[in-house]
Amino acid sequence: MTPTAQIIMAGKGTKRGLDSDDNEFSPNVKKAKVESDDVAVEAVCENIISRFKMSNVLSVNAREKKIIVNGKVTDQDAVVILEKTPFTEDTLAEMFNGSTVKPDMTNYIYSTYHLQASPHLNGTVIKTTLVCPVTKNRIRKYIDQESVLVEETRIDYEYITLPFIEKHKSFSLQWVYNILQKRAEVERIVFEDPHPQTGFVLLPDFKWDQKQEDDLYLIAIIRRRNIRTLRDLTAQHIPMLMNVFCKGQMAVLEHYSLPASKLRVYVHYQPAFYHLHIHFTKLGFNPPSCGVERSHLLADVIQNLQCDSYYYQKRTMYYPLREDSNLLSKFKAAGRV
Ligand code: M7G
Repeated sequence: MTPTAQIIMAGKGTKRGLDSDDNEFSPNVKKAKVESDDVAVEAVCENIISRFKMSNVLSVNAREKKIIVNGKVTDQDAVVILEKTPFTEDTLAEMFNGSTVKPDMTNYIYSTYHLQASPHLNGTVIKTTLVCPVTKNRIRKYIDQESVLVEETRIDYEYITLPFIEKHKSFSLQWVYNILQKRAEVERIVFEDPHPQTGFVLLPDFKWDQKQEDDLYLIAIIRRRNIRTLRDLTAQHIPMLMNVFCKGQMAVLEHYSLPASKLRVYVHYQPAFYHLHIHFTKLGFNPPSCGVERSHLLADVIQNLQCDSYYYQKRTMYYPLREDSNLLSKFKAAGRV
């Protein structure tokens, strides 16, 4: 088996941005070399995965063929996400001709088989994501949980959500700054616009293994640092949003031959990371969290701001929060849920 490893590495020798999520880590560790020598990085990644000692399963998703396990890499807490990758059209002929087939059952026009494809076709490449070291807070994010839909008025935003965002900041944005500063994922960049006000970097979301375009998933990370969520957007940001929308769509057309009419371009509210980023996914592919309760089409966002500059500052927003979310506790404490 040749696992493709996407690693969020922040162990010994790695510098992390410090926010509430990262307070369990020492601020004095040094930065890892992530951008230059691919071979060396790969070797390190494989080495880390082979040292992973599993302790318990956090989540199993049979439909997505995904399992998330908790454990340790030496003495550091870690989470590993394993996902079986989708079929690709180019391997089908070999799959039918070159496989060992064991009949299972036959009834009328129906029959089932166990098809033993040769190892390189048989889903043996497993998309593997390691998060290490991982905080208790982040481990919780991976455990299956019921969600609650909250109603956030502008007053709730001002007195509950904003203070929460400012105080706790949720997960570290270090990975975002690494991308913007070309300290990580440089070779994965699909398009970039360097303009400090309207510019952005477009690259594959790490949920996408880029093996096939059926589950295309890119994110555009804006260069400006002071926009956390939809709530911060006003009409003055329309040129930036239009820029991301148009140039992002053009880049996807150029790189993947997918026209704008085949794309879902949207932002999340609430996001997991408070630095504005825009999701580009293929229409027809429904990743988790693309539902109406959390996603806002960029085209709608732009039009709403054109109609009213303060649209997102005034309106009541609805979104799901996990039962164990700290923000939900604040809503409960305020008697809003
Ligand atoms: P979100 O809307 O803040 O929250 O999206 P979500 O994770 O609940 O969707 C953040 C997006 O950034 C997600 O789609 C993540 O898969 C993606 N992402 C997160 N990290 C840590 C990375 C990373 O290091 N690299 C890349 N390329 N994408 C990431």
